[in-house]
Amino acid sequence: MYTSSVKTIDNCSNCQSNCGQSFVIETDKYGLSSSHIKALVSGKACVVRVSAFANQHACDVISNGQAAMGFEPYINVSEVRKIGMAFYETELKADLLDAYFDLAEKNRQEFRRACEPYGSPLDSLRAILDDIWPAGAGLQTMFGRKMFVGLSRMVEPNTTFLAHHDIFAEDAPGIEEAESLTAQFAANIYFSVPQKGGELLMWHRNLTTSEFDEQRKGKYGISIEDLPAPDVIVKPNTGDLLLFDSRKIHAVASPQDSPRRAVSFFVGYRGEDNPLTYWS
Ligand SMILES: O=C(O)CCC(=O)C(=O)O
Ligand SMILES: [Fe+2]
Repeated sequence: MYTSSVKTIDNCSNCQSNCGQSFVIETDKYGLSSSHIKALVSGKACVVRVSAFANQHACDVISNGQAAMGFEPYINVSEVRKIGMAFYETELKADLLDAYFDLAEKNRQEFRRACEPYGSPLDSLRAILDDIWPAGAGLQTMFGRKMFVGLSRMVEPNTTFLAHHDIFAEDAPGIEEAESLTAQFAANIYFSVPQKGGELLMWHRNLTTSEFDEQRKGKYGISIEDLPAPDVIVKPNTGDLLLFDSRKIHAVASPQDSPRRAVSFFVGYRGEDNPLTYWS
């Protein structure tokens, strides 16, 4: 378990910027702006924390709604629990791609239903990204079809998310929609968080795909103990939104006392003049 809530690194030789600024930028729902996205792109921020993005009552309802819908293991990672289907699960297999696109709309609706009687904070975030980004933001398409967005995920006590990176082009090699990204962020809104544990851990040093594949030893990620101490540790509070560079190595420390439930998606960036896109 990691105890500090936010660690600030002033001089890190491995990261892209050596600007002496905090690598965790804090804001709120009304303060989130294009400058935060740009700070993630430039490496001035590793994590943007939007405090209390969803209110406590909504989080209780949504967390219970998620539990009632029922979490299932990933098709290709049995130890991680989710609701909906991640594009990562398709491994570009024809039958799984069909299932992914066929289920996308129903899965988007199901998360919305789990939020009733509250509006979905994921929908708020989608609208805010569209508002704040000069070229707007929209749902990612592939093969002319709309992708799923809004994967619910649970980390149970004494389990982790191993250290990994999320790079769209690794899941969709040769596909223009994925290869055209120049940056990728993860967005997570947390509906229940443990009192102890459950921190997001990040490392500045990027691993190449071959270094990563060597170190993960056939698993989907690298054991946290096999890496040096993380460079950035952020403990989300209930209702927080965290945005971070998903192409950097990251992991989730084990919750100690209760499950940690969130909804997650990716944001794709293709330069300042192009729209942001999102998918799960
Ligand atoms: O749950 C988290 O804090 C991060 C999960 C993750 O690996 C991701 O969103 O890419
Ligand atoms: Fe990730």
